[in-house]
Amino acid sequence: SRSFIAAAAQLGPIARDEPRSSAVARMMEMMREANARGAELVVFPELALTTFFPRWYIEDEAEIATWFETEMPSASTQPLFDLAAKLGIGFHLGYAELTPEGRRFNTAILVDATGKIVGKYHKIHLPGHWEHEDWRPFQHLEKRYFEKGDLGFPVFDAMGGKLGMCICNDRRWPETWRMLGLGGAELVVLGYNTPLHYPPAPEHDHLQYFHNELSIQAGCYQNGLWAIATAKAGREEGCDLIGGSVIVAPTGEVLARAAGTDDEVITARVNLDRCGEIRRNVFDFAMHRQPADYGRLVE
Ligand code: ING
Repeated sequence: SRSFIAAAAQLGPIARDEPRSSAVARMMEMMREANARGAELVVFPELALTTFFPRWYIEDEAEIATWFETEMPSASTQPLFDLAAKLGIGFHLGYAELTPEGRRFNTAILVDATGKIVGKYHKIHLPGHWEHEDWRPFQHLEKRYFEKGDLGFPVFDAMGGKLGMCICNDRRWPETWRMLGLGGAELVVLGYNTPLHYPPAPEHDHLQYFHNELSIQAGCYQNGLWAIATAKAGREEGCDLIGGSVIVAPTGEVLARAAGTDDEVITARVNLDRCGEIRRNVFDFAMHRQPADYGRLVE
């Protein structure tokens, strides 16, 4: 069977002035821990190299630029790639990308066990707002700092199967999961930075962990695929981010869940062949799906 041990490497807070080398050192420590537990794939969070800077309204273009990577691997991330290749481990990493053409994306990559980048995704569902809104205790300006993703929902050959990626808010949209499911994904890897407090609807604050799992469990079950979802967690620059990293099976069952809100490795055995239990039955798309009746989905 196409079975391997996978890990979610949850990151605790990254301080505004914390150098990338510090975040990378923490991730390398967790990669070693995951390797010690037999993991062949490690999933790091969204924007894993820096603090979640879209919480601030920044006008100085030079300061905004300091949050972006212009090359990957870079000098500060090369040690992570080297360790992965040495240990023979694949990994997922989220970061802010500035392309040579000057375009800015909330990006995630898939790196194989030789340290080669085999897949890239640009976040499509950018939550939040464009301008400073002073009623908010903190801002959420991804629409200001990033372009909408331009790569669609690609699926890559990796880990002996088909792997897709999404990022944070993407996981709340059923279209994300269905697009990846229709693309043949057997495992979706993703990171997130999710504040405990959601200013537009504070009455939902106590539901953030529930909505995180609800979205991922539904996506897995309704498309017959695995998910590994990794948080950047904890009180980061005064803003509480949820933990709750999970590894979810195609049945929707949570096989592993982070307990804290700091750096934490969770692992589970992922058997890609188990997707068939769902995709050959209840969600056999060829047999049961009725796309001719779904036109409104793409209007
Ligand atoms: N963060 C949050 C997320 O989608 C959010 C934004 C929080 C939206 C709570 C709705 C409710 O998890 C990112 N980075 O997308």
